[in-house]
Amino acid sequence: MTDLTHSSHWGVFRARWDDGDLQVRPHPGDPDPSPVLGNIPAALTHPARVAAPSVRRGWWEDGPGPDDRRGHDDYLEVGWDELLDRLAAELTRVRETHGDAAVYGGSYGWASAGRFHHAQGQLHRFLAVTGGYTRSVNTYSGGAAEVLIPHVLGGFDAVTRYAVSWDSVAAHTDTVLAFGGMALKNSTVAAGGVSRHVERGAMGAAKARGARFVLVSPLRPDLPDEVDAQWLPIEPGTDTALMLALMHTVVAAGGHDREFLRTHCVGWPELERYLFAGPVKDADWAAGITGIDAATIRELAGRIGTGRTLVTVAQSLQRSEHGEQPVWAGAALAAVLGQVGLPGGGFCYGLGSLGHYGRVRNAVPVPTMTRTPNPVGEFIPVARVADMLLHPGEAYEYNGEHRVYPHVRLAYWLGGNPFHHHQDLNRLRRAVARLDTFVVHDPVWTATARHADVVLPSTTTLEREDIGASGSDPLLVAMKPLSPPRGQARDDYEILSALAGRLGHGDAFTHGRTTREWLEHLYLRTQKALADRGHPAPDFDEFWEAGELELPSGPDDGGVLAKFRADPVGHPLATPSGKVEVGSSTIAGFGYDDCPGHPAWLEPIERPDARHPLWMVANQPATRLHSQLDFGAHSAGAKGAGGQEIVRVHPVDAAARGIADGDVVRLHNDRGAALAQARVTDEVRAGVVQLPTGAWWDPEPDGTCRHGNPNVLTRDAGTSRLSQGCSGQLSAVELERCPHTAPTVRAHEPPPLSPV
Ligand SMILES: Nc1nc2c(c(=O)[nH]1)N[C@H]1C(S)=C(S)[C@@H](COP(=O)(O)OP(=O)(O)OC[C@H]3O[C@@H](n4cnc5c(=O)[nH]c(N)nc54)[C@H](O)[C@@H]3O)O[C@H]1N2
Ligand SMILES: Nc1nc2c(c(=O)[nH]1)N[C@H]1C(S)=C(S)[C@@H](COP(=O)(O)OP(=O)(O)OC[C@H]3O[C@@H](n4cnc5c(=O)[nH]c(N)nc54)[C@H](O)[C@@H]3O)O[C@H]1N2
Ligand SMILES: [Mo]
Repeated sequence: MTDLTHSSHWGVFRARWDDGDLQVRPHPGDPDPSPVLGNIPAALTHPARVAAPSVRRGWWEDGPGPDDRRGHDDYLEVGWDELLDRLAAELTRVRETHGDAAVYGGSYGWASAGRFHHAQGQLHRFLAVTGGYTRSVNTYSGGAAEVLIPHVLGGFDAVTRYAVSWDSVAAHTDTVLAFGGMALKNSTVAAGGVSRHVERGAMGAAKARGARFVLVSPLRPDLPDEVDAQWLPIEPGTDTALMLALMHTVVAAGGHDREFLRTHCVGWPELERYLFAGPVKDADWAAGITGIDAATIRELAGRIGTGRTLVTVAQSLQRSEHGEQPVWAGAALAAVLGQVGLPGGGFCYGLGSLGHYGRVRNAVPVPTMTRTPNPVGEFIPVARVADMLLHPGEAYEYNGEHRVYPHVRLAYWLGGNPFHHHQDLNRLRRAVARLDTFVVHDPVWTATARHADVVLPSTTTLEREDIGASGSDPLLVAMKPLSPPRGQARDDYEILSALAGRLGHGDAFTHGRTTREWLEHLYLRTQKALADRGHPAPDFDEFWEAGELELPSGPDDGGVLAKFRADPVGHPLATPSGKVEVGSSTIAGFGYDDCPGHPAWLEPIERPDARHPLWMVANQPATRLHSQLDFGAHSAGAKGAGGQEIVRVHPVDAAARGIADGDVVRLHNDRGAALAQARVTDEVRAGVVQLPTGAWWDPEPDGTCRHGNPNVLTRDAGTSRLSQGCSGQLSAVELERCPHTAPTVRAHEPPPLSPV
C-alpha cells in the first residue's frame, strides 16, 4: 500500500487507505502541522455530500423568477443531461433578454487547493468565453486594506505578503507590537497549500533571542503562549485611537524620525496637526476610548521608540467599520518610528493572519491558468452583493468613483459559500429571493446550496488529479486521486465543458484538452523556468511519478520596502507620490467623511448600547477553514455536547446573566439570533463575546440559527465609501441563557430530496 501526497489549504499531507479507512498524516517536512487535517477523511463519505444533480422544486415546476421559497423548498434529483439542457437554455435566455452583465459570476470563495481545478478560475473562464459576466473586486479577507494600501504604501502583495519575512523577525526584531495578534490558528491556513508551518518556530526563535511581544487584542490566544506576550485587552474597534496616541506620545517626546518623515513620506504636516489639534490625541484621550490605561500607553510608546520595532496589523482590524483607519495608522506609526524597510522592522499588514505571509517568493513561477479576458466591464466590490441584488440601479461610491449597481438576474457560484461568508444572512436570503436563477456547484449541501435553484455535485480534490502549488511555498505537489468520484459527482471542469458545448463554445473552453493534458501543459512553464535557471528540471512524467518537487526560493532581501528605504528616488513606492503617504491628497480629494485624507479616529455606528451591551467578535475558526468540512472530526469534536458552536464569554458577563460554563445561550440583536454553547473564560476581555465563523447556518423558521453561525447577527455595510469592504468582524449583541430546550442541530443533513 503506497502513500499518496496531496495538498490542502491547511497543509500538504500523505494519505493511504487502511482497511477501508482513509488515513491522513502530515507531510514529514512540516515542523508544525495543522490539526485541521483531521477534517479531511469525512470529505468523501459524509451524508452532507450532494449525491446527484438536484433542482429546487419551485424552479423546476414554475420556471425561473424571483421566489421567496428559496431556502425553504425541497429538491428533485434529475439526470445530468436533462438538467444541463435546462441550465444552458436559461443562461441563453438571461443573456439574450437582459444582456451579459445580468449574469453575476463573482463567485467569491476559497474553494480547494489545486491549480487546475480552481473553482472560480474555471467558472470565470467559462463565463468569459460564453459572453462575459459581472465580476467582483477585492476580497472579504482584506477589502479595506486592498483599496487603501495602494494609495499609501504601493503594490499590495509586495508591501504586505512579501515585506517582512519570518526569518527577519526571528533574527532582528526587538519588539513585536501585534494589533489583533498573530494567532497560530490562522497561519495554519494558506491559499493554495503550505508544506511548512514556520510561524511558531520563528516567533519562538525571536523570543529566545530576547524579543518582546505585545498583544493588542480582545482575545489572549491571539499570540502563542510560548512568546509570553504582554496582553493589552483592548476595546474592539478602537486600535486606531491607541495608534494615534502612541504617535502623539512619541512625537511629543521628540522621539520621531523627522528625517525619515521628510525624505520618505508625504502628508506628515497634516497628520501631525491632527494629532495635536483638540481633542489632543494623547495617552489620556486614548485611554478613555480603548480601555487601556494611559500609563501603559506611555510606557509602550517609550519601548517602541528603542531598538527594532515591528508593527503588525491583523486583517481582522480592517474587516470592520472604518477598517481603513487602523491599517493606515499602523503604517503611519511605523513611519513615525522611522522603521519602514529595516530588517524585521516597520509595518506589516497581515503577517500571521495567513500562512503565506512572511515567506519569500519562489524563484520560478508555479503552474497557473492564464486569465481569459471578460468582455463585460461591470463589477461590484465583493461584499456589496446583497446591496446589488436588493438595489439594482442604485448609486454608490467606491474608491473615488460614482457607480451604479447592475441588475443581475442569474448568479452562478462555485467554490464559495456566501451563506457562510456574507453578513446579515436573513437579509442575504431576501436578496437571493430576487434572482431569476441561482446556480451552485458544491460537493456538499451548504446553506448556499440549499438556497440555489440548480445544485450540481462537484468532486473534492480527493477524487481528481491536480497540481498543488503556491507562489511562496517551495513544494510542488502531484495531487493524485484517492477515490473515484462520490455518487454522481463530476469535476467542475467536466460540468462546465458540457455546458460550454451546449452553448456552442466547447472548444474555446476546453482547447481540446483532457485534464491530464491541461496539467502537462501548465507544468511546462515551471519546467522551462527551472531549466533556464540551471536547476534540475524533471519532465511531467518524472514529476508525477516522484509525487512532489522542491522549487528554488528567491532572495530574502526585504523586497521593495528595503530598496525604497535605501534609495527613495531610485526605487519609489507605487503610490502617487512614490513615498509613504501618511496623508493622501488623493483620498482627501474624494471628500469622504468616513475616510478622510489621513488616519483618523472615527466613531463607529455599530457599537454596544443598553439593549445590546456586548461586542461580538466573529473571527476565523480554529478548527476548520471557514465553513469547509464543518462536519469533519476535528471541527465537530470541538463543538458543544448538543453540536452547537462554542461562544467564549468572560466570567463577569456570564455571572451577570446567570450563565454557567456549558450552558446553551442565545445571542441576539435586531438582525437575528443564534444558539451556541457558552465557554466561560478569562481569555476574552470583559464585555466581549467571541463566536467564530463557519458553523453552517441552520435556520429555524424565524431565521434563528440553531448551530451558532455569527453571520445572522453581523451588519451588512461597507467599511467606508473608499473601499466598501466587509465589516463582519464586530457586532453589538445581547446574550441570555437559551430560554427553551435547544432544538436539534440539523445543519449537516441534506434537504428533503425526491426523484423527479
Ligand atoms: N462575520 C464574519 N464573516 C466573515 C469573516 C469574518 O471574519 N467575520 N471572514 C471572511 C473571510 S476573510 C473570508 S475569506 C470568507 C470565506 O468565505 P468562503 O471562502 O466562501 O468560505 P468557504 O467555507 O471556504 O467556502 C468554500 C466553498 O467551496 C466549496 N468547494 C471546495 N472545493 C470545491 C470545488 O472544487 N468545487 C466546488 N464547486 N466547490 C468547492 C466548499 O465545499 C465550500 O462550500 O468569509 C468571510 N466572512
Ligand atoms: N484556522 C483558520 N485559519 C484561517 C482561516 C480559517 O477560516 N480558519 N481563514 C483565513 C483567512 S481567509 C483569512 S482572510 C485570515 C484572516 O485573518 P484575521 O482577520 O487576522 O483573523 P481573525 O481570526 O478573524 O482575527 C484575528 C484576531 O483579531 C482579533 N480582533 C478582532 N477584532 C479586533 C479589534 O478590533 N482589535 C484588535 N486589536 N483585535 C481584534 C480577534 O481576537 C481575532 O482572533 O485567516 C486565515 N486563517
Ligand atoms: Mo479571508
